[in-house]
Amino acid sequence: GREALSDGACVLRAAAIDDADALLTAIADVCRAAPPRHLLVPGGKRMSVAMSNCGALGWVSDARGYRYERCDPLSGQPWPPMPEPMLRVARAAAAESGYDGFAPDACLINRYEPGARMSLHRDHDEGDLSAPIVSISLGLPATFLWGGLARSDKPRRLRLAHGDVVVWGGASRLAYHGVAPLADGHHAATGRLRWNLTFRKAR
Ligand code: MD3
Ligand code: FE
Repeated sequence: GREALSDGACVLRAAAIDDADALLTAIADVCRAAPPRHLLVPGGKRMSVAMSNCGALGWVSDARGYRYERCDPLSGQPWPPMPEPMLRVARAAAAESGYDGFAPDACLINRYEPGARMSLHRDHDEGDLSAPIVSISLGLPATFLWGGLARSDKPRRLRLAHGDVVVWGGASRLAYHGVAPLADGHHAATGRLRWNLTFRKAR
């Protein structure tokens, strides 16, 4: 079922459950060509989340800042293409949430190990902020922090479990959000990991 979160945002609980194995196989394929890595942030620290990308554009961070790039800086090669199951699930979730014709050109693959977290931030490096972001969670559950439009807004906590899909658009597109440190555990499909896919229209 679909659960509204706020203006333009909704959760589709377990919407990707039937596709989870195909998605995890697709993630493994992408990660063979473009291994997840702990990116440097402009402040000089490394992120606790390891990242890879697929699609025409990939999100990268280094000492110079954040941006989308056509090639993986590790290999110098274009990012792997977006596997069909990923595109299909993302488009279906967007359509079900009122965003017909979603055509993502970037998929950021986030790999969380126990303790990995993402501090409160906004996603504003994309050229088309009228397109939503679709997020798919796989493996260990996480506590998603959702902070509203001002950094000072007290974050709401939302549990995201294996197969949950969230669509963020409209007035929610520029909301502050983050992920609390991942609790240790074991998941039958992923072991000691959480994967999150975010589909974006970067250009
Ligand atoms: C709300 N990833 O990659 S997904 C990110 O679970 C990111 O890995 C988190 O935040 C993760 O940038 C959260 C849910 C999400 C993604 C993008 C959003 C929520 C969002 C953009 C705007 C508002
Ligand atoms: Fe984000």
